[in-house]
Amino acid sequence: MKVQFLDLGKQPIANRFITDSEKDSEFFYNLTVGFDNSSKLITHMDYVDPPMMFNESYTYRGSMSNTMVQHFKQFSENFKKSYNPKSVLEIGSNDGVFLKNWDVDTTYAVEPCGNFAKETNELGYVTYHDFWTRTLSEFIKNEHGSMDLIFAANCICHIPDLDNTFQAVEGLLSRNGMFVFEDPSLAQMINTNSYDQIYDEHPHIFSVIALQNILSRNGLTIVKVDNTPVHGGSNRIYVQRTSDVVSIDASVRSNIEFEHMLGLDNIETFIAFAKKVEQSKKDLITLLTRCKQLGKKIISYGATSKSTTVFNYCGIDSSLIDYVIDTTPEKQGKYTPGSHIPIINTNKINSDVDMAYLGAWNFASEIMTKESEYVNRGGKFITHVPLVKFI
Ligand code: DWN
Repeated sequence: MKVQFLDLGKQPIANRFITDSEKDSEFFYNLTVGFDNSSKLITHMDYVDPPMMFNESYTYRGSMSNTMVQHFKQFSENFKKSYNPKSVLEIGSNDGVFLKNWDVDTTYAVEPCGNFAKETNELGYVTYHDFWTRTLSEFIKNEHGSMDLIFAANCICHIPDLDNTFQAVEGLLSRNGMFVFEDPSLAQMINTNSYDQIYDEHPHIFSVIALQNILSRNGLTIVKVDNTPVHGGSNRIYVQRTSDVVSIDASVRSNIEFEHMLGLDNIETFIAFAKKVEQSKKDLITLLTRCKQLGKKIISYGATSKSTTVFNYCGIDSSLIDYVIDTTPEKQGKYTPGSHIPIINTNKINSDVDMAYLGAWNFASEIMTKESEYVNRGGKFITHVPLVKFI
């Protein structure tokens, strides 16, 4: 049974950047989050229907950040050295940021957003324009055989039905094949108060404890966990069919022990987290309002899904933030969902800006290196992670 602990209010589709004429007809839903007593999963009370989010007009491109390009390159090189997979499937291949490290002839992809499926098909990777299900998995097995590596980055936590998802993986893995997936870590979200990891596309935020419970009931076992710094702290989970497991790395036990220590199996931890989220909202509004009263020009850096949650939960609009900058062509010239702040086309922070809220706080070091001129002239960055402050 799910028990609600957090209410982030009315929210729009996080990645649906809108045009002027769409401002009056946006879709909103109530973003409430609960704790599932039996699996210990943190999950939305109600799910937004996936085609509402993942369709032809999806805007997020993984390759817009050099950090992510390097992250997938590094993983691919290491995995090839250790396991040398002969067939690879990526679930949720986006703009091909991971695929590009693999051979077109033996690598397949699944992507529900038509614009990106077209793009990676054109690159030569057979890409199925569809949602990941058991039916699709069976079809792929008939066409191409089973897979030595099934990979998914920032995708599995986007899928409401985890049992069907994991059964579909179990059926397609080759003998001794590996399923590797990475998503934001619940431990990191709780430790850094980064509540903006929660939005429509993230119906679940995973602990290793909850994943172990759900995977094991679907014939799968976690054999290793890597903690990676990307996206504010993620876990990369290595999984095999339970019947194939030979040994389990010590990282599985140490992550689970750490999560027990943090209380991630206990609703009280999340009730305390919800109180901190409310405080973060008050602190951010106070800081932005004071700076505005002092006549400061404040912008936001990165038109992220995360900032959709923050802006709509905190009621932040263009009276506090003048505009947002983002390098993604599909977002430029549009407005942020719900809060309707304009997104402008510029590669760098303009010279009249005093403060930049980090919508993409997860890329703080990449952004601050790029914006050294702004930093050197005394420009300030604002974040709410882990506390509302200037950096
Ligand atoms: O899981 C998800 C994650 C991985 O990506 C998705 N469901 C959607 C998306 O979430 P997000 O929008 O919060 O992700 P990012 O990666 O934090 O978005 C960063 C944004 O900032 C991108 O639109 C690119 C932009 N950016 C920029 O304009 N200049 C990023 C960098 C590093 C920059 O220098």
